[in-house]
Amino acid sequence: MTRRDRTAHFDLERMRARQVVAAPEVKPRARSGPLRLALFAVIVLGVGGAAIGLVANRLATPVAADASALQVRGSMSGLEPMALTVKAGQVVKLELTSLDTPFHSDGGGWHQFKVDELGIDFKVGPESSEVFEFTAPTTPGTYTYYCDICCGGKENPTMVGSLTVTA
Ligand SMILES: [Cu+2]
Repeated sequence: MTRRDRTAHFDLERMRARQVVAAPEVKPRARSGPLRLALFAVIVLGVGGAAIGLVANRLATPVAADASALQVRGSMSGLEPMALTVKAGQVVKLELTSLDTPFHSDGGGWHQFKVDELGIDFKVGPESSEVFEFTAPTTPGTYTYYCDICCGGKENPTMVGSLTVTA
């Protein structure tokens, strides 16, 4: 064994020794059993409750504030209904509802009811509804309404509907 070999060997031994010393200690439990269980239960109930609340909120169809108004709902799954019929020259009340929360990165929960030819551009914020009014054109025809805020806007077939004006 050369001196260098011996030194290397010694280092190796020292490293092994250090590893033994550095073996993980078993830490004493921070909390007693029942307390941990209670804490766990509180967390589970809290998270579970919040999740159920979110789902229920999502599934609940908002009650129309104005029953006499045409109802249009916007969500990430599209505009609903996708077809509306009004009479020529009629003053139309339209209630636009957004079912989405403000946490959507795409549009922040806002939706729109836009008809280019009629100069209509109604917008509604997250989880709210608003009643708008417009006068239908006097000539019958079919117009396209759409939401251009989210999900690819007008190019998205679920964000488009047809407004039929009858005589
Ligand atoms: Cu939209």
